[in-house]
Amino acid sequence: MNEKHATNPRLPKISVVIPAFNEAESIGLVLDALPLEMLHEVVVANNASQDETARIAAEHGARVVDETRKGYGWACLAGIAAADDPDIFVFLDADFSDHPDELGAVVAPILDGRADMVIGARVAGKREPGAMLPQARFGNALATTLIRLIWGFRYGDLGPFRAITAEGLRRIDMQDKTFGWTVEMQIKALREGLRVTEVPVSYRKRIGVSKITGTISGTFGAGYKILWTIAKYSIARRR
Ligand SMILES: Nc1nc2c(ncn2[C@@H]2O[C@H](COP(=O)(O)OP(=O)(O)O)[C@@H](O)[C@H]2O)c(=O)[nH]1
Ligand SMILES: [Mg+2]
Repeated sequence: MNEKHATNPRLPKISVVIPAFNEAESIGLVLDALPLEMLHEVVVANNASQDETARIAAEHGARVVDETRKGYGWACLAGIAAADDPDIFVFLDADFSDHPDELGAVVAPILDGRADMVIGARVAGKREPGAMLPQARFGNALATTLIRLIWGFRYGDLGPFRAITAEGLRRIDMQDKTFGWTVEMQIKALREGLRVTEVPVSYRKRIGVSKITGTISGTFGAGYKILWTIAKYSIARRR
């Protein structure tokens, strides 16, 4: 994707992975706002969308991989498997809630050699009012409090916009196929002793309808899965 890599093979290769399920209205905006000059490739993991997500993503320059098994984690795993041997993975959502132009700030601690994983934390001041629904804020507060009590690290968020070295990701060995994905990554990063940091990122109201925290089944499903994931790794830790 980027000629700089041909002339300077030592520049870290950054692959962006975007899980997408029926995000035709927003995926083009996300792709157009990414700082392509920094990137090796952009992979959209199309998770059995029934709309035009795949076509629009391809038109906007992404490589599209299809994952028919439905689930946020399934899609992320498919994107990782399809990536072209990067040094760094960046994940963000397809709904244009994240600000793709902040990618540089999210990867900076890794590029500077200060971190192996960076979470984009959706802090209060940079959040458009209403962008995070109360149930999402409550769930995040509960999950990050439990992580602090169990693993002793104070995360501010379980946000989707994040970067991790390929080596860190390999060590973490991600397993979750659905909405335990983000919390599993954050717990295992601590367990594996990765250098973890957070940077504040902006967050706006999504385009289109929320499928998770905007629905009752999504909220309870994701909430249950996140708490179950924390419980599972907490028990494994005490053995
Ligand atoms: N792969 C996959 N992604 C999903 C699924 N449901 C939602 N998503 C994606 O997960 C991200 C977050 O979902 P969203 O509906 O925005 O939930 P919210 O952020 O809680 O409002 C979006 O990029 C969605 O496209 C799903 O079943 N499978
Ligand atoms: Mg969203």
